[in-house]
Amino acid sequence: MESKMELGTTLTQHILSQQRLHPQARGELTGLLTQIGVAAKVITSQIRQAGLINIIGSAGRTNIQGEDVQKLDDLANRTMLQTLARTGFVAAMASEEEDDWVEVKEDKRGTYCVLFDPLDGSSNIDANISIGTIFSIYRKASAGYDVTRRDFLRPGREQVAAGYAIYGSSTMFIYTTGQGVHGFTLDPTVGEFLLSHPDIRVPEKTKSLSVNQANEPYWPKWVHEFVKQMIQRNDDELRRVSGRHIGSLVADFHRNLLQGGVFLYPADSMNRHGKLRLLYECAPLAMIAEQAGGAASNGEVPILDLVADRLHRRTTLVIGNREAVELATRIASGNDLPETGMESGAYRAVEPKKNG
Ligand code: P6P
Repeated sequence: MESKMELGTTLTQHILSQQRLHPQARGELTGLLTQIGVAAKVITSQIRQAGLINIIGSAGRTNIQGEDVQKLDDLANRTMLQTLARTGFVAAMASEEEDDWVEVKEDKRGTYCVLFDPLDGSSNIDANISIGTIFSIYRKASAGYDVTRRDFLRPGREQVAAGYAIYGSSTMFIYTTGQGVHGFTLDPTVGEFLLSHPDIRVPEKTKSLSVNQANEPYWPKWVHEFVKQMIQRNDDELRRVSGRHIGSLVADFHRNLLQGGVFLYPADSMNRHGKLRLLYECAPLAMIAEQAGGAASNGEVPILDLVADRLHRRTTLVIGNREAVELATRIASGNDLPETGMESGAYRAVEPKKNG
């Protein structure tokens, strides 16, 4: 019996099918997303060989965040910058590893602005723990060729696409263009991302609570209360909520997206504005969460309504099941406002556009 190899839906085929929902689309976003998929495959190859060709470990420098840059961070950052610049669809890029945004040379400049964390969780690389690349795509807001702050410092609700690659037991690519969340698994024998998780929805039940417990002495009051109420869901009969914290944002978020759960990294007396970056970590994951029926807040307002005052602005993040995020926000607004940085005017909530 001749075996008919059925190749599933590839990432490019799926993005093209999404593009057909927008008759006026010129295919540039399709090309851009496809190329981010290519960059994810290149980074996969770099990571899979890391231990063999001595690219594990520190690059011997610290970035603007004051973090020790790993060699793989540098490689992933260069891969994203070079791949995106060559598409001809990008005007400028902002990266966790770059002090300021990077403008594409005039002759290859497009109409999109991309922000990314090239390798989130990189401190886990040496322990072979899942890490990821997070990306956020906007249409250029300012007119003409010049790139301005307005092209980057804007509400996450203006994103046209967002997603991440997660480098774990397999490499997966998760994205949204505002028509749901779709997951692809890399088939290394074919070298293609194949559709494995169409229309991802956050499951009903909040199964996991994901927070770094060691920060408890520094938490604001609302976090203590929220964590207590989550744990009180368990009783002698049934453990409804388990503690699950990997310490790699993409891995913690991805598990909660597929299995149900809530992740939080609050601002505290150690990290007055929180640790995670609003523009290229929290906002793209917030778009994914909302598109999958979940939610994301800074303990006061939806992450997607926040406007950063600088590229590397950090924020409190609570993300995952909508009911859990809403509970956290109710507790936070009821007791004491979380240390979100709002009081320092670090960024301001944008009144959600009235529908209609
Ligand atoms: P902590 C990894 O460095 C990271 O940026 C996220 O991936 C992760 O969620 C967080 O930091 C972990 O931070 O302070 O708990 O070690």
